Amino acid sequence: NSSDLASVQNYLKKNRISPNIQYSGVAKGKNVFVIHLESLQQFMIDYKVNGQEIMPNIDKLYHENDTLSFDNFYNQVGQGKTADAELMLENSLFGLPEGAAMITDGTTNTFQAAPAILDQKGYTTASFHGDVPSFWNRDNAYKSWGYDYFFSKDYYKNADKAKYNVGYGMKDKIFLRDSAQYIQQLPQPFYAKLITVTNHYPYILDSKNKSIDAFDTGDSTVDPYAQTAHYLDQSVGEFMSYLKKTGLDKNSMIVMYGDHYGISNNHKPAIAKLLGKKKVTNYDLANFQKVPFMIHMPGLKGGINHTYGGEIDVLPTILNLLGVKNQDTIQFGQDLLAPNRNQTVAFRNGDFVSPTYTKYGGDVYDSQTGKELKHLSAKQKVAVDNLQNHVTTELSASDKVVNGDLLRFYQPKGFKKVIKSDFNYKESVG
Ligand code: GP9
Ligand code: MN
Repeated sequence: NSSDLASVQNYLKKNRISPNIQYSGVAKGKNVFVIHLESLQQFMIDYKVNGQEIMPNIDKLYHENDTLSFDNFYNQVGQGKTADAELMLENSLFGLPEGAAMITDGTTNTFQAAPAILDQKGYTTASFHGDVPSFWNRDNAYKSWGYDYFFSKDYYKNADKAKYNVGYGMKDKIFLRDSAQYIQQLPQPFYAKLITVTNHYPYILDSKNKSIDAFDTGDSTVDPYAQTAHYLDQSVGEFMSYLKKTGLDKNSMIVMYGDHYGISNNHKPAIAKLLGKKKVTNYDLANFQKVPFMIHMPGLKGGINHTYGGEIDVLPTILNLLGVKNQDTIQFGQDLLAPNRNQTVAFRNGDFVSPTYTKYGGDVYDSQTGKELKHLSAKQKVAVDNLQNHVTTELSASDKVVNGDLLRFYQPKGFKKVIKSDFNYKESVG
């Protein structure tokens, strides 16, 4: 109800910061590509297997002068995995403690999502994914988010060919190549999200496409991750050359992110081997939740940024770059480039990381040294309690918004309510 809305607004008001004005509008009017890198983790950046670089294309982008890269960026998903990542990236709302909000609330709730915001600034918006449209209830949630187009499995002639399918849709190279025909038809400026899938557990790939060794941890569920990640990297490389060939690279901003871990915490001995450690602690596992996040654009003042942040922070960051005013929206993240941001990163279960303390699996660590703090001093206890309090309050305020469908009571200035029935993704655009 409206008193819940008032308490949420009150919380957001207290936590609101100004974005980094040096970056405000530097990408104004540019096309935006959001490339969802399935299950890609940060430790894979610059990683080698038997002397061979696994992701030369992504690594190159990561280190380029006109790429903003983040090395303390965490996935914050819960059970909704990909769906939670999509929800956070495009709404700056957290997924729910259980289930996937895209399924439970995606059809009926009111949203003020990136596609709708940008559509109202003259953008054409489209999501691309080779799986069936109903997966994660995308076909309904995307209407609520204001996507003009959703190019799902039905739009890809190669989707059902056995040699191209790896479960959850086509192999990434085919998917990205066959998306080009639609990208080319989108009126500019456009916002296009491309969701890859080949680097998804159980990391299946035909032997013809395996052009690098698997890991050698002895854990057969983990080892082929190197090969599908390598394939994903090649797909990204091919897509980048396509952008160059068409000249789209010059007037586009490219955002890339890993959605969540590929290697779960059930594989500790393998994780220890990959990290070159005898044993992994909960601190190592917290670090292992880092995923790549990069923003690339010709002329962008880039570099590797060490701020602690996560998926919840992407939307305010992007809107600032695009020069879209974002002061009265209900969003829980903060611009990743803002100097005075709160760097406490909430995990969905209430654990957290921050530049000072990390709490993971119930254990508390000094974030700088990685040392476990078994007995907190009075001062440390106050600091940790403050962080915990911030995280719990933030998560429960976001849950109030989603569970109570509170955005239906609220409209940011200048924002027009999305009319879901305006969209029909079944129509052929050919
Ligand atoms: C399915 C794909 C996978 O369409 O996006 O979702 P995930 O299993 O990673 O949540
Ligand atoms: Mn996923």
